[in-house]
Amino acid sequence: MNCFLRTIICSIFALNCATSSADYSNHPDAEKFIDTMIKEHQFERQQMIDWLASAKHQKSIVTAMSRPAEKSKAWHEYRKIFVTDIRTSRGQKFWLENKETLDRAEKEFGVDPAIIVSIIGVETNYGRNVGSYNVVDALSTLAFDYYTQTEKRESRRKFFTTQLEHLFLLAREQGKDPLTLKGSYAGAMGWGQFMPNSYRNYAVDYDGDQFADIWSNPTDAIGSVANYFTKHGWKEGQPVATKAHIEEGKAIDAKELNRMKRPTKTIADLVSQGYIPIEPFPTDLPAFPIRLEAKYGQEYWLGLHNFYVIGRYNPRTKYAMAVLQLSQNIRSNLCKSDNLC
Ligand SMILES: [Ca+2]
Repeated sequence: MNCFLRTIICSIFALNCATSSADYSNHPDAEKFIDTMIKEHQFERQQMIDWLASAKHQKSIVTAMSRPAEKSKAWHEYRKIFVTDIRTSRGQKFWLENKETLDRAEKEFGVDPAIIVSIIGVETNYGRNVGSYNVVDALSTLAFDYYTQTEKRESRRKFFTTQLEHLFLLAREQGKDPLTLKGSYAGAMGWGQFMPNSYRNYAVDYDGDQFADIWSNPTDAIGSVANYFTKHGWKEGQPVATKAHIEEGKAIDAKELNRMKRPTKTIADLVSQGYIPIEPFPTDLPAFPIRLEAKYGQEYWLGLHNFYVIGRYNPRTKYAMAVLQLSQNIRSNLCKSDNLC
């Protein structure tokens, strides 16, 4: 059944349509997709048809995509989800259990272990929440049945179509049945929640068993997250962000705020615009201004190059700030109770 029609029928008659067989092999866009998989990657037509016919439409994916926490929650609410005592102590435990691997990753990739530990904590709560969707369902729903339905941006539809292509390639490379691969509602997989193209490009085998497994192997996850950060420009030993005040009487330009782009201005430029950083960083460091909604009023920050790099993982200011603050709490706990400072 046409998916849009099915959604309407499900909502009018209050039917349980949480999942349903959509047979994406018959979708108008599937023909082109299948042709690409045959011509460019030498898959068999019948195999592709069978896989797409098995993919299920998941209504909860559409709901979750429409309301990501980064969009729907103010910073002070978002922070409460990720920067918690329990996640901090789990991060501390994860660090101690994987200290040798984290030390090696820091030496080989130059990435702060606190950031690696924090990313794995924010993404999956240390492997506790790696996602229970079939990734084929998630990516088929998003590639064929979401952006067309809601008339959202063509580039996002293409993005998920490309991810679906990478998923089948990844499954073949790893010798797995693509229908068994699990992940988030957006198709991100494993301890570090890599999308299929990131998995193929950045996941590494870090325990020497010749298999890059971030689904279940924390050692490979640590190496893979470190590799991702170094490939996206992490600068070793550089600061990430500093809190700031606004000079009294200065009006700031709201258009400049929270742009998770590579910073082009320097701290000195921002000081001249009225931002006063509370930490004395060199004024020639590139930075961009951030404003977050605290419980009572606004807080201001200057994000530096490495803050922007955290945003290569997820380009939301709140996400990168949660990663930074959780990393600081974990490091501080380790210093206090384990004397690892
Ligand atoms: Ca491995």
